Amino acid sequence: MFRHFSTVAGRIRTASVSRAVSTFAARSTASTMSSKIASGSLMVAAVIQAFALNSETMLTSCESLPVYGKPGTNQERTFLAIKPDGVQRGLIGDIITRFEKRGYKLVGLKMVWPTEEMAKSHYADLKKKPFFPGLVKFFSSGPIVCMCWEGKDIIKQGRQMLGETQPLASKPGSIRGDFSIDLGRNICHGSDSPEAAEHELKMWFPEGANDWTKTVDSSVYE
Ligand code: DAT
Ligand code: MG
Repeated sequence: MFRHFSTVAGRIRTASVSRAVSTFAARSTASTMSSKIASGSLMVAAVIQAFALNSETMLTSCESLPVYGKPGTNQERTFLAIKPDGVQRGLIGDIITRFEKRGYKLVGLKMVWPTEEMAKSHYADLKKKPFFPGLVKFFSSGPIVCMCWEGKDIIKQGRQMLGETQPLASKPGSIRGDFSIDLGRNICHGSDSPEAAEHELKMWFPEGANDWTKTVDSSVYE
């Protein structure tokens, strides 16, 4: 998985994040396996075996939930990104905070400096638009923050929290309405459909996400 990850995201500068992903995956793999084993002795053997596996195997075997989650459920997932302008303007924390405070769960997070090829692939649906070359150049001009968010109706709600594509048409209270003015500097990206979320999450998180349990979910969902 890491080899594939390195090829796709050639300019990823987050080795420590990758190590953290690996550690987390190791933990969740061990715990998933443990819960499925009834006998005590078998459980001990399985735990030993889980820790003996290398990190590549663990990442692969940990993917019980696809990276794009389950659309239409509380495990729906979307790809949100803070674009180079949002990073430059110091808005990373503010944007993450809005989704955290709403009650959504962050299951993937990393900073990536996209190549032009990655930018072209991400915006492939817009390749015939006259603004495409400028968009690709801008999107690959600096690091972006890639996020995978999970929760009920997150794809649609995420788009609403971002605001309109055109910041001048975005309502105050939305991210674009509060923080941006020009179309080509609208600071954030969000998947616009389940199909787009699947495509984008597979592209930006080939290593998978973190299937952790949020203990306060009973205070978020009834
Ligand atoms: P969104 O980012 O809201 O999904 P989009 O997918 O239509 O919007 O376009 C991607 C980005 O391209 C958008 O965030 C800003 C830029 N863009 C869109 N329309 C544009 C236009 N007419 N001129 C310049 N840039 C544009
Ligand atoms: Mg779009």
